[in-house]
Amino acid sequence: MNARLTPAPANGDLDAFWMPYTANRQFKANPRLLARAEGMHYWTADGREILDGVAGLWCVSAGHGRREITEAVTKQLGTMEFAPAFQMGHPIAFELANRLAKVAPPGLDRIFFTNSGSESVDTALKIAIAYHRARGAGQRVRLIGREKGYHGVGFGGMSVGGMVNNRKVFGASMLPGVDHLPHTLDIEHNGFSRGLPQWGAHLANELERLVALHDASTIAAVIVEPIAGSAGVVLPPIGYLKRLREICDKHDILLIFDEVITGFGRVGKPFASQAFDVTPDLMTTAKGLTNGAVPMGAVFAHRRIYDAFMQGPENVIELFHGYTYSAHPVACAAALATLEVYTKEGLLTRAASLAPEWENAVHSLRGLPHVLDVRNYGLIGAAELEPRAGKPGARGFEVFLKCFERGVMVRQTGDTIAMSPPLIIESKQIARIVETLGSVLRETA
Ligand code: PXG
Repeated sequence: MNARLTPAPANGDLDAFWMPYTANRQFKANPRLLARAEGMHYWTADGREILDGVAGLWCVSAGHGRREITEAVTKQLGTMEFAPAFQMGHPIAFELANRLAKVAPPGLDRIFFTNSGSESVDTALKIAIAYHRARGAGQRVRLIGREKGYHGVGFGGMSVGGMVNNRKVFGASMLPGVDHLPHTLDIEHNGFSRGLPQWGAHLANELERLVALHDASTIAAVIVEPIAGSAGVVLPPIGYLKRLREICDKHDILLIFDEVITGFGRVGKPFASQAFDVTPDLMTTAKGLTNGAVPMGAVFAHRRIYDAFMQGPENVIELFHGYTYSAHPVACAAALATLEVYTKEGLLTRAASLAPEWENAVHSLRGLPHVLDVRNYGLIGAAELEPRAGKPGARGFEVFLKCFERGVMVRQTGDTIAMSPPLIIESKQIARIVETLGSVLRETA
């Protein structure tokens, strides 16, 4: 097996790659190099098998190395590697949009393609502002995000996001006219909740306060993750999202769900919107859309929103927005093959049947050293650890590292360990992830 792996670079060769969201010096002093992947596993450059507890970065939902996707991508590369989508079209882009419209929440059947979650978010924010203007409400430009939100790294997404490390350096460059709802994480009331927490629906009423402060006539949209992933898995209290929807409706404010993480089966329905029975006006996706094989994102817009743009002279571009690689043919091929795999194998709903077992497994961590809270929904789980005094994130990083050394990849944000395995996971692999994390916690100071 080693013979098939790319040789690991020598230490000096690690310098040129400025790694994203990485402690570069720490990593380069002690690199963790992944060289091959198949099914539920990665193999490191030195041939160690690693069980993937995070689906890469929440994206490889059908597991690694799916032959059907590889073949579709290879075929497309051999047929037409690129075609513009500006004032031109190619058939599989339309086919993909039609397929996506069929699994979408009710009415969200107009699809705008991007290349990432960040681009999906910025696209959705721009659509929201342009939509109000198209209806003669051009003063509605204010955007409301939420504390602890993560909406990618574009200036729009960063501005509506609510994770301080992503924002503090860029303060003056943030979009003006943005406000934030309070987050919904409350361990005191909701610690160790199984699934959605009971307490906290009233936190949605804070939106009324922001409306009273700014006036509804200035607000374009509210954007939230139905379940926040990056901030360490923050769940919506029962009734919270419905309440947000009601308040948005009352004031003609668009509701955007950022489903970059929750989309494509992660929560047991194709989208969290369907799992929670709340339909947004716009929905942002990426990650699972192509099983991570080719970068791609998609914004799902309600038909009503699309229709609002379809006015004025027909020769005029209705929305001055798009990316060179919007609806890239290779990405479209990957997404179509991915959807086929998801459908054939029931992966868009498999998390629902695994959820009880997953819930029991992650909640078995309760009572272990350092564990302040355990949270779960669908095939998402998190253990929040007590930070070391004066060293936030240090314990979390050590736990992540030790799990990796023992052959299990989990994800660390601060002192929270998050898990989001491929949706093809089997019982024994669920047990292995949790047992490894458990034994690491017992041995960690
Ligand atoms: N929105 C949400 C809700 C996300 O989770 C993005 C937007 C940005 O997507 P791109 O494709 O531009 O990265 C994300 C990305 C983690 C983790 O471990 C989460 C993300 C990315 C990397 C790590 O929580 N989410």
